[in-house]
Amino acid sequence: MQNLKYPIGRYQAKQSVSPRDVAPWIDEIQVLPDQLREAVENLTDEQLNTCYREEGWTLRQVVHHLADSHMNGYMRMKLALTEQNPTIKPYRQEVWAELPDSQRDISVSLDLLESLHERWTYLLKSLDQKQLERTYRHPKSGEIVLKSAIGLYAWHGKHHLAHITTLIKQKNWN
Ligand code: NI
Repeated sequence: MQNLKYPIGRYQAKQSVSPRDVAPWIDEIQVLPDQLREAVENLTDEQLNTCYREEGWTLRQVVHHLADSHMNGYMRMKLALTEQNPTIKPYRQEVWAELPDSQRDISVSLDLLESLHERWTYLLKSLDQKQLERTYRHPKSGEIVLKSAIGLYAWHGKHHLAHITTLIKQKNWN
């Protein structure tokens, strides 16, 4: 079960993040929408409604979840850039994934992610070293430095993309 749930492994926060770590993470965030679109473009509705693992989300929900999560991620980073160590608002991702908009055609979220990541990575590439040290506070996980959050979201995109590509491979859908 473990490798289906964490196909690229759990997120491992780096102890110290150097400026050299950040640029590749931003690149990974930038290419995610294209990679995601390429992975799902030939899937049928039935395939999209298949769970990537037992008790897991459908591929459709995974795509919509990426939009939910990354909208929150973008907001969190903008809050960190414009306020002093703001406390961000967690959201109940499992329940969001059950709302009706998570059952819709995935093209809506693929387009959303494309625009969102375009703005997001434009902003991230503009940041100087001082801005990368800004922080937000998650009520449960505590203080998060912006440069580490970039690594977290880079991992997050690859993590869910791997759910999709692993299932496609396993089912021989390509
Ligand atoms: Ni997620």
